[in-house]
Amino acid sequence: SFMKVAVVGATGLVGTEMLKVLAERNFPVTELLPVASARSVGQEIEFQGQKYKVVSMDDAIAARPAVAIFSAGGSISKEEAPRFAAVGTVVIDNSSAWRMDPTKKLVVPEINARELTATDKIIANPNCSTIQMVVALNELHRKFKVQRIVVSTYQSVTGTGKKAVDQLLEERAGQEPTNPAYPHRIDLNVLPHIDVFEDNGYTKEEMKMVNETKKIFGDDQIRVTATTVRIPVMGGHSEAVNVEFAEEFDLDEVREILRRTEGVELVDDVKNNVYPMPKDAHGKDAVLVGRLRRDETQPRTLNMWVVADNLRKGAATNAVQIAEAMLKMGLLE
Ligand code: 2RA
Repeated sequence: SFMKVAVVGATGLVGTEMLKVLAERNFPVTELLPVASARSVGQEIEFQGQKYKVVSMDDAIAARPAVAIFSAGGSISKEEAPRFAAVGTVVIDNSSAWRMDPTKKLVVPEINARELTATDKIIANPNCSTIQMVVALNELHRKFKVQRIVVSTYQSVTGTGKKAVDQLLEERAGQEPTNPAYPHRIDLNVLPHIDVFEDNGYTKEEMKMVNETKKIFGDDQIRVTATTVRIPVMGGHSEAVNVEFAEEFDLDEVREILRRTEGVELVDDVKNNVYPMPKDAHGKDAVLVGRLRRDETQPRTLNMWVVADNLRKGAATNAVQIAEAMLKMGLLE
């Protein structure tokens, strides 16, 4: 069941990671259709030892690929995903364009791939900061039922893209950034500002964590409040998660459950300075969980520290895993 696969946004940070993950996991690609902005058409992309020319959106649609994985921003997804779907292509979109659309599935395969059907032609990949948190909480939620989450994030500049990485590197080299991504310096600083501010004083990034968590767990009763922060780090996003459950838990049982949670690696031995860090999560697909401890200030509440490579499990790997799940379920032509 080898197939044509389009990668839309192939030259961006996530798109590049997408190609790496497709190759690493031997996804059955007969022909790759790398799509990028008009200015990149004709540029050459190397994939599995072959050279591919970047093609236009129209040419990619005309080729009727089985799958199109998007990481090209919300407006391009809004515009072009339906055009691919119209020719039978299954679109897996990394942007926020379709995530809260009631007719679209928001999928983390370990949690809800089973909800996918043959009629799902546009599937939304959740926001990276949401994915790592729900992967860490998945089995604990099933066992103890999550009621409320207070999360603070420490997010890598790679979540913004190349411009932000360049800004950080230029600032670290003592240069004035040529094309800054942020309204302030990011080196030796932190910005409590990811995406745009809404009327309620939260940023879109914070509201994504609130809304997407409820949709992925299929439970509107879960209360989430978030503070998302950009930090001068490359390897991945870190999150301090405080979670209140409906049921009482035993810490050893929590540890045991995390050990057997799909997609999670328990990294927790503080007596030996062992805890999750972006430098260790970088390049891995696992969500690293550590610093487990009871919140002594209220019952049934747990603190944990969650770290993952936002370009991998946070985006590219999760998207490819959705494609793999659909292939296994016979949902890809
Ligand atoms: C960020 N989660 O980190 C957002 C989008 N990747 O900027």
